[in-house]
Amino acid sequence: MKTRMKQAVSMLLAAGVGFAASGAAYSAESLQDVMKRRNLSQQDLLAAAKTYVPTGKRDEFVVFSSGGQSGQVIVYGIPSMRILKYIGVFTPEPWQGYGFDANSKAVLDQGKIDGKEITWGDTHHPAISETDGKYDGQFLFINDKANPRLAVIDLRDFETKQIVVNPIYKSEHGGAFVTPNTEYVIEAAQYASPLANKKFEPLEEFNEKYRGGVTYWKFDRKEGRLDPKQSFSLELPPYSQDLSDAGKGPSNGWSFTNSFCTERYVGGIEKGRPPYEAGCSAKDTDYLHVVNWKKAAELVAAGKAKKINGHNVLPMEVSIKEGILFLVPEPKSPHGVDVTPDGKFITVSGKLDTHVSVYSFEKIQAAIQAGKFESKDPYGIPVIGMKDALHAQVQLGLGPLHTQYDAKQCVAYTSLYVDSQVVKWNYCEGKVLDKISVHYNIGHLMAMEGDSVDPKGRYLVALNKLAIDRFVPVGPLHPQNHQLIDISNDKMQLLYDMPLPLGEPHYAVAIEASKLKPGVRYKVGTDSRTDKPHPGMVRAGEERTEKKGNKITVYGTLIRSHITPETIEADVGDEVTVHLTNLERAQDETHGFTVSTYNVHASVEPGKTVTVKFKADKEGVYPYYCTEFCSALHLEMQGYLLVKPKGWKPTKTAGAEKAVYSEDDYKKQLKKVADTQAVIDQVVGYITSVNFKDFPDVVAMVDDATDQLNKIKDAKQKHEEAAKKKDWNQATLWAEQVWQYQVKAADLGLRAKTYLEQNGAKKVK
Ligand code: CUK
Ligand code: CUA
Repeated sequence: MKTRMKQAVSMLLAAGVGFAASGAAYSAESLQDVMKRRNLSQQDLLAAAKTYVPTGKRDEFVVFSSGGQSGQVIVYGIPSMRILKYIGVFTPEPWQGYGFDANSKAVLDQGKIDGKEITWGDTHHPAISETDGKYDGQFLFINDKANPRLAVIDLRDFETKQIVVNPIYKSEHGGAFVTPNTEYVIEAAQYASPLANKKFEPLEEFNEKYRGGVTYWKFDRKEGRLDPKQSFSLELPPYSQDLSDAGKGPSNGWSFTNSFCTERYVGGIEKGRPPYEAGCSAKDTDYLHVVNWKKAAELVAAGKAKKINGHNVLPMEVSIKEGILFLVPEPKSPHGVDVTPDGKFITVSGKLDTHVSVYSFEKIQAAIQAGKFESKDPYGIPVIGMKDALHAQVQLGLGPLHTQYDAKQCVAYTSLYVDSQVVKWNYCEGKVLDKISVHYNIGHLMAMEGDSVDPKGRYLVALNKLAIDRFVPVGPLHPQNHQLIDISNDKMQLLYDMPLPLGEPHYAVAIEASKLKPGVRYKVGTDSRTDKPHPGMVRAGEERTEKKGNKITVYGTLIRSHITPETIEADVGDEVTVHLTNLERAQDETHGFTVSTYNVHASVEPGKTVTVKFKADKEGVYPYYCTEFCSALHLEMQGYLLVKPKGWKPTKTAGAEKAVYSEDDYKKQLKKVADTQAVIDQVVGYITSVNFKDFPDVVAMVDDATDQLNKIKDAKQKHEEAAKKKDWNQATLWAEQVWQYQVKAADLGLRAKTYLEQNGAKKVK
């Protein structure tokens, strides 16, 4: 019995079914030795101890960073700064099949503009959905500045579900920013243009015909989608609207959008006019737009909006008359606008000013109530005097850009682009507390949940624009550099440089990891892009291929290590649709699917159903296979697409191979099967002797293993019948198939056993 068991175990090992091996002993090196050898200081060791996340342990915070020009989102952990995922958003992402399977293509297609496919995006500002002003970890939104679009990512599966195109802008920047209960996602235009689609207006009529705006996208949380019908915009003057932020607490219901180039300057060095940069920074001040969005929504509901390109737009006259739009001067060429966690103040940074300006919401409201305005802008919008709205101005340094908040009362951090520094300061008292140098030229900065009502403090990330000499050189295009800073003490401490090799991330948001509750599998047959049952799903045994005219539809399944069907036959010119359901329940058992040269790929996670579509327009033989190393026999997870030329007829009957296996071979197979069954019995014995039902991951593995074992009956019957007929070929191969099912079951069983042992399973009875 013992040796039989050993043999079976070694056979399983040969089939790639692994056991954990224990590590070998190595000679010890002391901490001092390592410090000397690697030339590390005490400070380095402290930083390492603060950021190192030991193997098997997890990060405390999860960051969603814009992927800049990649059009993606980058997900990484804090404090380790380890990258966890890239999420395909506005651009195809091959690994996830995003843009290579029909279901995700449908999402990307929502981002077409005027019918044109746009396969790049410039993502800037991610925002996590909020409940009562706190991050709730349910959804993520991000904008595309280049092509005015906004995307919705569901954090249950980290997949992009929806892309909306702004119906009236040609670019946008001040998004995505959410209102405290994610009623709306705010998106502001950047470069003014005529609002009506495809309307040409000469630049000479810039002041009259060009417009800016701010859009409020209604979010339907139940559906997890933006609702264009319930969304609306405010028409605004052609001031280049920049960033936005939503009010909270006392300022809930209001939003703030700043602007630059309120000079409304049109450059044109070719025509002898000074350039934009000169004309757009001539005045000392620009305007903060103050909007009562709650009242705006009521006005839209009351029919006060007009339709432009089918979209609700509140004309400026209406906003002025109804008292929902005001301007406040802000110092020269401002950039960030950031509402404090208590919602009482609004911090604005002027790129060309050394100060940040802290506006008081209370004072702004008092001026509005009293009708105390210093002037009107050329469009008739009331302007509140700067000194009537200011709480404080604090001199911080050169090129202040963005501000984030600490868990500590009144403490804020502002990035200084020109000085390449982060300043820690007190916005209540208006004084500087500390400064730290970063490398180099910081844009945004981000504290943990640092733009919510409940910042967590602890860490800050500097999103630097230049890396210059920080990393091993990789050519003229350098990686980006995210620097992790410890903000838990009075003095800030630089902990870590993280090269980011994917686009220029502008902004990032970080959430406590414990607030995220993503699933590990889909309900069987789910279309992950619509969250609805996929019409092409089938269960095991229901697989089929239908042909109607020149349309072939395959209803297939994937399970270790088998693609059903194994052959797809088409006539040249046929339209082929392949629906694939991953029948696995164990987590991380993803299969991929591709067909040689047809430019399709699907990532099929457990439970998911995905469709790939293509036209079989080239006669020939095209292997298809699983693209994820999913099991010992992953390489054998294959099949053929046969594209037959017009009028092709078979000349030889299939299945006429000559005998290659003997009765002896068959008997050897039977012995292997019996030995392996002994291992399975032993593993099953262990699993059922403990409280495995208390471990959902194990239950899923046991379910999958049972599925595999259930298939044995049929294969066994086949090999026994063949043996009766002395067809040793069929008998041996079907017996081998029994063993294949056993191997897959044993693989799962052993993984389940290891899991139970490592997670403290208890003996029952
Ligand atoms: S922006 Cu890039 S550094 Cu798009 Cu928020 Cu300021
Ligand atoms: Cu499935 Cu490899």
